[in-house]
Order: sequence, then C-alpha cells, then structure tokens
Amino acid sequence: MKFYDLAGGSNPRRVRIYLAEKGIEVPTQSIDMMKKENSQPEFLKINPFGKLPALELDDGTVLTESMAICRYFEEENPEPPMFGRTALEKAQVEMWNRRAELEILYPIAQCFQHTSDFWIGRLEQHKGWGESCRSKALASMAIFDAHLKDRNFLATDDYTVADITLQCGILLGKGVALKIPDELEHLNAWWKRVTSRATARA
Ligand SMILES: N[C@@H](CCC(=O)N[C@@H](CS)C(=O)NCC(=O)O)C(=O)O
Repeated sequence: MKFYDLAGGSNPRRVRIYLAEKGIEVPTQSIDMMKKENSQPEFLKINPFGKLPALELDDGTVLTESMAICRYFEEENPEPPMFGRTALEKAQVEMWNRRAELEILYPIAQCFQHTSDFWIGRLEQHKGWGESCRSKALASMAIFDAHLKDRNFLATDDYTVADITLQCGILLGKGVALKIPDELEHLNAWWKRVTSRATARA
C-alpha cells in the first residue's frame, strides 16, 4: 500500500488528520507540486487528473478522492467511528461534510487559486471570481457559527470527518488572509477545540 501525499494540500491533509486520529500508518510518497511531479506521466498513471491524495493498494488498485480513501480505511478500522455510528449520525456526517466541502473548502480553495501569487502561471486567474468566493466563504462561516452554538462538533457529539473538512478549509484561508471573523465566537471556539487536538498538525 502507498499513500501519495502533497505536503501543503488541503485534501491530502484531510486524509493525514484522519489517519492520525485512527493511529494508522501508511507508507507515503510525497509528490512535489513545485517540480510539477503531479503532472508528469508517471503520476498521471496513478491519477489522470493529476490531483492528490491517492492511495495505491497492494493489488495495484488506486483510490483517489480524500473521502473515498478515508471511507476505505473506516471499513477496515471502524473504531473510533469518524463517519457516525447510527443511520442518522451517518447521514448527518455526510450532510455536514458536504456542506463543509461545498460551502467552505471549495470557495476558499477558489479564492486561493484565483487571488494568490502561488497560482500565477499555473492556471488562468480571475481575481473577481476569487474575491466573490471570499465573500461566499465568509457568509458560510456565519451559518456554521450559528450551527455550532451549544455544540462541540459539527455533525455528532464526536469529532468526525465533517470537522476535518471544515478545519482544513479554514486553514487554507490563512494563505489568503481569510480568517474567521472575531465576532463568530462559536466557530472560533470550535476552531480552538479542533486545532488543539494532537492530530491537527498531521
Ligand atoms: N476532490 C479531491 C480534490 C483533490 C485536489 O484538488 N487536490 C489538490 C491538492 S489539495 C491538488 O492535487 N492540486 C494539484 C493541482 O491542482 O495541480 C479530493 O477530495 O481529494
């Protein structure tokens, strides 16, 4: 088994935090985006989209998509559950994970790609779109803040993959000075809670 990682990437980080929470160690190969290793033919054989993370199983099967990789490990290592325990919890984790992905991680990633100098020459930047995504992410943060009033974690009483997705999305915002506004006290309290976990820097 081999985990293909990208050190600064939010989606590989989702898997790294998940694995650290489970105490699972996987042989890892780092792909260097600065050297464009992810767009070389050798890596495109692993993932033709050139994206990280990817997991290669011993029989050569490749899994991509951070949540698909986590789900694979979850089946093999169900404790502690990170995708919910009951039917309702599982649905709530799915719901909040998708919301975190689509309403926070995605717009922040778009803001990063379209406003940061890091992406100059890597894609065609549209600054207006990037700024519109910044506003979208900030508006979404207010909704997450209201939801987190009286709760420790996003989807269930426990830390789940939904929290990991939100955490990785918000962390990415730091690269474009997009932080949780001070007045969003519940989201800020949640942020302190999740980032004080031993796995937060995985
Ligand atoms: N939906 C995918 C997203 C994968 C993705 O966009 N990975 C980024 C790193 S966070 C990447 O590899 N980017 C390289 C590039 O765009 O050239 C997942 O959840 O794994």
